[in-house]
Formats: sequence, structure tokens, C-alpha cells
Amino acid sequence: NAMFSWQRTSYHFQPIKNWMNDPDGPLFHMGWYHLFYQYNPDSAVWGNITWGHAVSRDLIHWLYLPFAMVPDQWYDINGVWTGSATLLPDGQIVMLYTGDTNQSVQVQNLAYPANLSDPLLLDWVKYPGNPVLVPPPHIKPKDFRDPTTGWIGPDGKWRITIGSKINTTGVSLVYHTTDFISYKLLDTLLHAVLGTGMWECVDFYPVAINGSIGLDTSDDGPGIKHVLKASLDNTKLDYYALGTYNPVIDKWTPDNPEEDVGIGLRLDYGRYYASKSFYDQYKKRRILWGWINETDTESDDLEKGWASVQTIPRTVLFDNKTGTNIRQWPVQEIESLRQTSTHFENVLIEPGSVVPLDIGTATQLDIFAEFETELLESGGEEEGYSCSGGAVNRSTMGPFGLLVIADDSLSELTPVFFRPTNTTNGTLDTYFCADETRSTLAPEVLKHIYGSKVPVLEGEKYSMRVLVDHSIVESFAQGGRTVITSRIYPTEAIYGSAKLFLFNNATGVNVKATLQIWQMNSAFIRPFPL
Ligand code: DQQ
Repeated sequence: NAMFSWQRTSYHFQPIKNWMNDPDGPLFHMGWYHLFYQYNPDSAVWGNITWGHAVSRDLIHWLYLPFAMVPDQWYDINGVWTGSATLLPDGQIVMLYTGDTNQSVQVQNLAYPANLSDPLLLDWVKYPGNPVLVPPPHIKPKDFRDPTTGWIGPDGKWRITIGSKINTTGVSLVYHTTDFISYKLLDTLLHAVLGTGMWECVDFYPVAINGSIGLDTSDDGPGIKHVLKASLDNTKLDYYALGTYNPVIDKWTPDNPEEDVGIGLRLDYGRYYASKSFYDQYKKRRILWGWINETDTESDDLEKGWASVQTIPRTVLFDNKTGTNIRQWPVQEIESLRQTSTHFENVLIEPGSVVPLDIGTATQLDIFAEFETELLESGGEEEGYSCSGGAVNRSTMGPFGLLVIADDSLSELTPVFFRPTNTTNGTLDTYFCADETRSTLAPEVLKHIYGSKVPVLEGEKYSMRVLVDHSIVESFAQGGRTVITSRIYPTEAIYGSAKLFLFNNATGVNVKATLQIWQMNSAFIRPFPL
């Protein structure tokens, strides 16, 4: 279908057609990365949920495989929903997933590869004794889904956690198991946060306080914090918090109760949901996937014949400079797509100006940009700006940054920018934002102004990495402390008409920008020649 064909991405994972949502059960096995995903084989809207399956050598080029699991049993006939993989020490692979039953009850099911010596893991067996878990008495039948990867506690038993809600409190139930067939529910919860509603797609994993390697899900001990993430069904936003896990009582406590799960930090402040991480035992890193949903209308999706994209997989590390957040960064393999690059040094952007960056077509880019500001007037009195006014809202020190996917006449553009602002206690806060308000001339598209505060430490320049891929913009500030994904629908700024600009809409600072910009090759994402 040529309709809206320019909206297809060139190096992000997406199926050839139809609907996709959550990433499922990511794992590495015998030289291949496996990605499963919620998929509707029949239409570009959610339904008939089946597990799509694709493999990759490098997380960038993908081969689609036959479906891993289809809804064909009473315990998953209404959908093979989200799940996670656990790699056992003896080499077995356990897949736990939620089935929506013939009675629309959410149950947990077990599946495993028919042939572990097949690097492609083509055939999956559903355990004949499924379901292995049904909703416990105090949990409603539709509030029990998305089992995590298992981890081993000090008593040698496996644990998994499953998101739910009790009244309006979001909770994470903990089960112990030794065989993934029979389970014991703990009386206590891993964690609960008032008012956050149903927790979907809980993710729970350790991060090293010092060091640049990822940790396996069972790793624990001194020098480790644990990340707890929940996807809030109420708002469709992914929140996480850093905290301490006590494996003896299976309780997690947030470092900062004011930044608890669901009320504090988000993994991505843009269009992003149902994320899931896994430990890559091959390259010793934790990798995070996330689902980028559409923001156009359902009828447009049906017309174009597809919906949704996955983010570029990101490595996750604890930020030992701030100590208060994780850092996300596109996996290093994405750099293999870099082609010609252009360097710009100390480009001056005066207040109220737009500077074109002469790099030709700007639809597939990897941009690294650093900004320094020079105060022209004292703007000490101004305070309390944030992202909410967008890129048109001028203040003394911001906004400044990039205009991506913009046409020459600037009829369509998406500003990705910093906005430093004074606070009432005399310090400087910096916001990192993306403003989709003018991203498209198309009507009936949701256009958001996204963003949040980003820590900028003493001696650091403002820096951003931006991946541009036709209709997806993934932006990482200050080494990945704050991340924003935009889903945009340009109609003019497409193909050769899509350009890149710098802008400074501050009133009181000169901005100097230094950039390295790579043209990006397309990835091979195609059916496996079976
Ligand atoms: N998507 C799945 C559920 C999950 C939700 C169904 C999150 O398992 O809770 O497609 O997007």
C-alpha cells in the first residue's frame, strides 16, 4: 500500500503490515537476538493477539519468522498476551505469558522451545497443563497480567512478579517457584503505590552502581540497585524508580518516595509504552525495548495498513553521576548504519534565529549536538518555565535546539530543544522537550508537547543525541538521562524535502552549537528465507 509510504521507518523494527504492540520475551540464543511482539495478523487495529517473531544478529537488521504462538487454546483463545523469557542455568528457556481465556479471564501460561538446538527457536510448545496461574481470590480476573522474567533468590527459589491492582492501588504480586509449573503466592507485595491503578508490563532488574556493564536479572549484592518499572494502564505511560530490593522478604523500597513508581520518573516522556528489558549475556548489557504507538486515527491506520513501531533497542545503565536516574542509549550496533557525516563547529545561533544545516536530505539521521550559551542580558527574575509552552514560548534562556523533519518553508517542523530556567530558590533547571504542535499539516493527528527536567551537571554542556527516521524521532539528552520519542506524520517534510535546522528562540542568550551528523543507511528488515 503506497498510501503514507513515507511514514514507514527505515531502521526501526516494524512488521510489513498490520497491528503491533508490546515487545515480548526478548532474549539472546545461539548467536541470535529474538524479538517477539503482540501482533494482529488480520488488521491494523488491536485484536486476535498472536506472538510475532523476528531474529537478528545485531539488533538492527531483522528477519521475520513464522508466528511463535497463536491463540488456539481455551486458555489463550482471546489472545496470547504479553510475557517474558527466563533463561535457566541448564540452558532451558522458559516463556511465561498471559492468556486471555475463553471466559476473558487473565491467566499465566508456560511455553518452551520445541528444539533448543535450533538457533531460530522456530517451534514453541505450550505446556499441556496450562494455565500455570489463575487470578488469586483477591484479584479481579481482568487485573492479572504480564509476568516478568524470573530471578533466583538467596534460598535458591525462582521469583516472578505480576502487575495488578487492588482497588486503585497499583501492585506487584510475587510468586516463588522451583519448576515454573507450580507457584506459591507471597502474602506480601514487591511494591504498591496508591492511586496508580493497574500495573501492566512490570519490569524488575538490577543495575550496578558503579561500572558500565549490565546485570543479569538474578544478580544481587552490594553495589546494586533495583529498577522497578510499571506501565500505567490509566495513562498509558511507563514509569520507573530506583530502589533497594530485599530478597529475603521480597520487598522493594524506592530511594526517594517522592519519585516512586507511577509518580516520579518516566522511561520516555514521549509516545512510548509497555517496555521490556532483557539481559544480553553475549555482550553483558541490559537492553530495553519499547512500543511506539500511533497518534493518528484508526481509519488512517486501516487505510495505510499498519500500525506501530518498536524503539531502537537501548542499553540501560545506572547514572552514577547523578545517582538518581538511569541512562538509556541506543545500542552501539546502530552506529553500523552510519554513512557520510558532516561536522559543524561552534555555529552561532542568535536570539530569534533559525540556521539551516546543509546536509541534504534529513529523513534518516543520527545527530549528536552540543550547545553552549552566552547570556546577553541578565534574566535573573524569570522563573518557572517548562516544556508546556512549546518552542514558540520565548524566555531569556530558551528554547534552543534542533528543528527536525522540517521543510524549507517551515510549514512542518518538530523542535527538539533545551529550556534552562531559573527556579525560585535561585538555581537553574533545564527542561528537555519535543514540540509536535507543528509537525504535520494533517488534521486529526494528536500533536503533543513532550518533555521533562533533565539534570545538567557542573561543567557539562547541553547535549542531545537525536535519531531521525522519517516519522519517528528518538531524542536522548545528557547521555540519556531524559528521553523523548515522537511519532510524527509529515506531509510536506518528506523525502528530499525534509531538512534540518538549528534554532534559538531565547530572548537573552547567544547559542553556539557543535554537531556531528550522520546520514543513516536503511536496515534490512525482511522475511527469513525459510
Ligand atoms: N498489552 C497486552 C497486555 C498488556 C498490554 C495485550 C499492554 O498483556 O497488559 O496486547 O500494552
